[in-house]
Amino acid sequence: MDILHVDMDAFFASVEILLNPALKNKPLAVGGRNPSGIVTTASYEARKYGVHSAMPMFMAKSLCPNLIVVPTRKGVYGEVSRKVFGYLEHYGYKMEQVSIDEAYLDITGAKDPAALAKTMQREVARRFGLSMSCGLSYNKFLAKIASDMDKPAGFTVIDEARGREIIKDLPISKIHGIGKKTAARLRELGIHTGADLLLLERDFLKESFGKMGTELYDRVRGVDLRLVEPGRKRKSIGTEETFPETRSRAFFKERLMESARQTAFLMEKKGIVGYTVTVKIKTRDFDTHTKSKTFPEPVEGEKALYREAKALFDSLYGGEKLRLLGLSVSALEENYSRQLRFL
Ligand code: TTP
Ligand code: MG
Repeated sequence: MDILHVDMDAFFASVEILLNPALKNKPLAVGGRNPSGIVTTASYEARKYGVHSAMPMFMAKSLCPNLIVVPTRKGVYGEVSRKVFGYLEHYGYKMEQVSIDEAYLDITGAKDPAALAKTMQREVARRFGLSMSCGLSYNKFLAKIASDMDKPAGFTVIDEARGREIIKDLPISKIHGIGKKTAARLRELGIHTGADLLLLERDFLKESFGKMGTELYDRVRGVDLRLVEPGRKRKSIGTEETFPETRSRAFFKERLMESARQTAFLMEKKGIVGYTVTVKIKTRDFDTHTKSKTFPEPVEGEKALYREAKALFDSLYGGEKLRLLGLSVSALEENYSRQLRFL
């Protein structure tokens, strides 16, 4: 199997440079400009100063006094993403887009997979003025690791033997399937790298982590049987959280805000919008109640999402103790509504 993972370099920043070429080769950050703002992404010039995603903007500015900051836009990045991935799809291989700026392609059967990947990379640069990194390997996990190894404009091939060596040195957080919670539990066990994880037996992992444990056992041995699935589309996106029973409205409000923030971020990252907002609660007796509302226009952004979710919550909640609160958006659609004139 030849799996190619492509990931655009400093994507939002690169799009901003396309829209305003005066920003080219300058240290640039995209994100909130107010004092509490954070960096969404930074150009590679800015990264040299240590600026990176999720860093508070004031910190970025103190690291890099010449930093140019532009606000995050709505819509535009999704439109550019559609053009680029629409183009890559024309090569006729199975493609699965997994976020606004990355996709897997199953290029098994190509005469020269490496040459094909390089052609795609060159053509994306020539046609769209955008830099993309490519990773080629025998499964999704290692293809993604590969695309990240030599950014920006990198091209890395990982074969089976090299893959096993690379995995040994990976911090566990980079191993597919290990989220924050699992990583924390593994660290408690003294497991920090792939090499450490290799020491754990299958049965132990299975007992400690369930089905995911056996997956981890395989993953760290370079085995990943996930296929490239072009049609894979989400039906809804959102978060759900359980907590010790409480009837604190201040707490619910704060959790709803956080859910709205996370959900809006995921939607932007995946380049999707949605028309239906649903709030779900579970009472102390485990009764589940949901309330939804569908809007004529997509609900976009953290503020709008929070406003609608709060209204739904207020009409649903009767003052009892709750143990779960969920927020989701459905009736999803790709965020391609805004047209760009420059492409
Ligand atoms: P990434 O591919 O993670 O980052 P990137 O493309 O900016 O940089 P790299 O060259 O390392 O791939 O994410 C793609 C876009 O998603 C990014 O340009 C901005 C957006 N994004 C957020 O909105 N919030 C975040 O926390 C992150 C990490 C990314
Ligand atoms: Mg990227």
